[in-house]
Amino acid sequence: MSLTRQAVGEVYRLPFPELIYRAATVHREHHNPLQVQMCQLENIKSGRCPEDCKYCPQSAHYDTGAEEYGLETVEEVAAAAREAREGGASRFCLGAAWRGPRQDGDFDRVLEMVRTIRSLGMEACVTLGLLDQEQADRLAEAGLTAYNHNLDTSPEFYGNIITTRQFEDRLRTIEAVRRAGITVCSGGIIGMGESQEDRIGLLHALASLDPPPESVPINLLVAVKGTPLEHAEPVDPLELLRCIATARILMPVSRVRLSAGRQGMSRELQAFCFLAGANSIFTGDKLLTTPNPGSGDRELLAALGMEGEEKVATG
Ligand code: SAM
Ligand code: DTB
Ligand code: SF4
Repeated sequence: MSLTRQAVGEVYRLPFPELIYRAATVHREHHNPLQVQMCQLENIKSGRCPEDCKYCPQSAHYDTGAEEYGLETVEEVAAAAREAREGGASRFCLGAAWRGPRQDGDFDRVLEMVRTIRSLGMEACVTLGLLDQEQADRLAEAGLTAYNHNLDTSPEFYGNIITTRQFEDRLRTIEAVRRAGITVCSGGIIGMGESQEDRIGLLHALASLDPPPESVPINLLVAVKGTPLEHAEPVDPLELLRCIATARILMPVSRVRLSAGRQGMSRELQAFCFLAGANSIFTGDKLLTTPNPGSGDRELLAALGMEGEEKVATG
């Protein structure tokens, strides 16, 4: 039976204690609640992106001062992955400020980066924009664990945020990734001025993917100066918790990643997110272009009696 948006709304709007209790229960049934997956991001190509995503510091449409550089070398990526592994990360994620990869030497180099990360015993994830089937198949062949491609927001609100690619294009990329046998990492951003109904619509779209994504990143907007969303109203933390708890209930076996926006979030709010079902974070002191808590994470997890996941898992 297909999931209705109304049913998602009913979960999302449960009385708060009921929502959190249900999410924590589902979490314990399917995961070790003491463990958090640690993923490390590497921006392998920065800035000058032709797309107009209104949240993004790397879009060439806005003047944000974000760093600009061309594709990194395989050696640079290998060194960064080794360092991340020493820091406790089990997954290494490569991001490129591209509309999508071209079939040229750059794409071959990314395939080599994937092989290198896998040879270090880490999971490899990449986020390169729109993909066709052939590209997805080649990434699978190189041993890619996961492909990140976010739906970002509800289908209705989407056009307010991005005009250079459609919501349906994203679904097509996710389908190609699925068909290639790569696990799907897909989530969205909250705090872009969307309504609660849009957040419910995003969760509905994600949970309706068949099967749902193995990883679901929930990003809190990092409002960057120079982007059109620079002055976006900060989102109520209770809404973030409702999103995480609803994602956990709707997608019980998926990893729910507390993604961008942890810098400046209190330790208490992050702890509450883990109770609500989040079980993955980005480690390190930088996301793609913006700051991340870095070494503070070790202290936070220790204070909570929690730990980074050691084993290399599949989701
Ligand atoms: N260019 C590729 C693409 O857009 O598919 C991959 C990189 S892109 C930076 C990956 C994701 O990062 C976006 O889909 C968006 O969800 C997230 N993101 C980008 N800027 C953000 C910001 N300022 N705050 C929160 N999340 C952000
Ligand atoms: C995802 O959902 N969030 C990450 C990752 N996937 C690629 C990116 C967050 C970017 C935040 C803004 C920046 O640092 O540029
Ligand atoms: Fe480019 Fe990705 Fe940023 Fe959009 S989110 S502007 S596609 S780097």
